[in-house]
Parts: sequence; C-alpha cells; structure tokens
Amino acid sequence: MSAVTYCGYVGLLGRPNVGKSTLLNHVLRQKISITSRKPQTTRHNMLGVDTQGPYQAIYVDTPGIHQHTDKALNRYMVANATSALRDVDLRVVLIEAGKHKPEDEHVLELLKKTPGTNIAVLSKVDLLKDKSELLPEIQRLHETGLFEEIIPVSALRSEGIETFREQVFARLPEGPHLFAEDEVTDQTERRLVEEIVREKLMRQLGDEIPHSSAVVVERFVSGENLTEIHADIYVEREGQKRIVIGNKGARLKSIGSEARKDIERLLDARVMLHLFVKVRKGWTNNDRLMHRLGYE
Ligand SMILES: Nc1nc2c(ncn2[C@@H]2O[C@H](COP(=O)(O)OP(=O)(O)OP(=O)(O)O)[C@@H](O)[C@H]2O)c(=O)[nH]1
Ligand SMILES: [Mg+2]
Repeated sequence: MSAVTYCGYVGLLGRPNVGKSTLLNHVLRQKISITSRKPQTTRHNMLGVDTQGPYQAIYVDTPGIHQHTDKALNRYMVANATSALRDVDLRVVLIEAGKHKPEDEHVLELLKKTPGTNIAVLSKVDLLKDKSELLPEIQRLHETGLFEEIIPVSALRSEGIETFREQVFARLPEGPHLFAEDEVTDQTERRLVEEIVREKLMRQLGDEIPHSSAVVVERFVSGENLTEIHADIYVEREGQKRIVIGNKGARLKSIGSEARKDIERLLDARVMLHLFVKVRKGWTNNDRLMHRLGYE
C-alpha cells in the first residue's frame, strides 16, 4: 500500500499591494511571480507549487481585489482573483499589518459570501513600528469568525514563513500530487519572460504607463551558447511610447538590461534581448486587443 499524500489548491487573496506575490516567492524560495511597489502588479492567476514529503500545496497567486472596474483590463483582473475564491481548497487572505483599509473590508465581505476554509496572514510586520499593535489586529480578525488561523509574517525577513507553510500543509485534503516534485509553476518560459519585462516597466516608470503596458514575446530561439528573445512592449498612446523609449533610447536600454539579467538567471543561459515598443490605442478597454495581448 502506498503512503498517504495530501494535495490542494491554496488561493493567495487580498487587496492590491499587500504582498501576495512576495509571500509566494519566499515560500518557494524562488522568484516566479513579479512584484513591485505599485498596486495591481499581478494580472493573471498563476500557480506556484510547494512540495515537501507527502504534502503538495498548489498556490494560486491572484491579482489584487479592488472595486475600480472601469476598464476591461481591471474587470479581467478582478474576475481572475474572485474566481479563485470558489476554486480553491484553502483561502489565504493577506492583510497588511497596521494598514487595514476599506478595500480589505471588501475582500472580507466576499469571503463571507462564499463559504470555504480561510486563514489570514498579517503581512509586512517588519514595517510595524510598535509591535503591540499586532495583538489587537489579531483579535479583531479573530472576531470576524472567518479565520481558522491568523499568522503574522514578514516575507522580507523570512519571519513566519515556516509556520505559514505548516499551517497550509495541515489543511490540505488527501489526494495524489498533481505536479512532479521538481515542478514549481505552471507558467511557460515565454510567459515568465514577459512578466519579467513587465516587472521592469512597473518598477522603472511612473504611475500611468505600468498600468497601460503589456508585453508579448514574439520570438524565442534557444541556441547552444545564446538564447535570442524578441519581445514587444505595447502601450496605449504615442506619448507613452516616447517615455518608455526615453532620451536617446536610455530608458528602454535600462529596462532591457535589468530584464536580461533576470532572464539569464531564470533560463540559466546567456540571453540576447531585443525590445520593441508599439502602440495599441486604448487596448486596456478593448476586449479584442486584450485577447491578442494574452488577456483572454
Ligand atoms: N517591508 C516589507 N515589504 C514587503 C513585504 N512583502 C512585500 N513587501 C513589498 O510590498 C510591495 C508589494 O508586494 P507584492 O508582492 O507585489 O504585492 P501583491 O499583493 O502581489 O500586489 P498586486 O499583485 O498588485 O496585487 C513590494 O514593494 C514588496 O517588496 C514584507 O514582508 N516587508
Ligand atoms: Mg502580486
């Protein structure tokens, strides 16, 4: 008789910018999900697989849940996140310690409406100046009656991560593992490369352009000594294109060189990265264009 194994889907949910993707990367000890200081960094649900002994937690990193659904892209992102509310075995809700906002209330309301098992993570506890603030927060979350466990975590200082993993493993349903032991994500190399370039756009440019840009890998050729990649960066207006390119191409060059370093680490290969900037007017509010840029 074979030994008992446990496997389940675990949704990482919360308002934008609470640290969902950062937590996932630290749990996996590998960067698979892009992060930035700006809200709405993650756009698609993506899987990250944590396997240890008999346990396999399949994390679903989701876009932040919010109520600005003016544009088609925003509706797409929020629909991705809320679908995970229903489709997972365990829901992990992140709330930033000391920064409880109305958007968090909205997430809690959604949890109440959809039955399921929940645990809460109080994230970024390293930023709390006064640690005594933690206890009343835990108490308040406890009183909602929604959470089986409330775990303070600092991903950046790797505090609480092991406790978190254990609490997740303990709640996985019995079942066979769905991923091989060495598989960490469901994302293709192409998609991971697109995300890395988008991360550099998010990090290097002001507030508007990151939310108006998309990245599509057009060519991906793995040679013996060199992998050659062509990627298109799409923005919504000519003015944005000029900003992405920068003075004499300086900004695009800097985005490209930062991205290339990460891609070389990911692929463990030398990489030649060519970036092109293109305009697709109003793509974030156009279902057909969104579809073509990978948001289906
Ligand atoms: N100080 C501190 N900062 C953190 C911690 N975890 C995440 N951050 C920062 O918080 C910001 C947002 O992190 P993300 O992981 O991108 O947040 P997210 O919830 O995935 O955001 P969206 O994808 O936009 O919904 C980044 O600048 C992170 O570096 C932490 O434990 N401590
Ligand atoms: Mg994210």
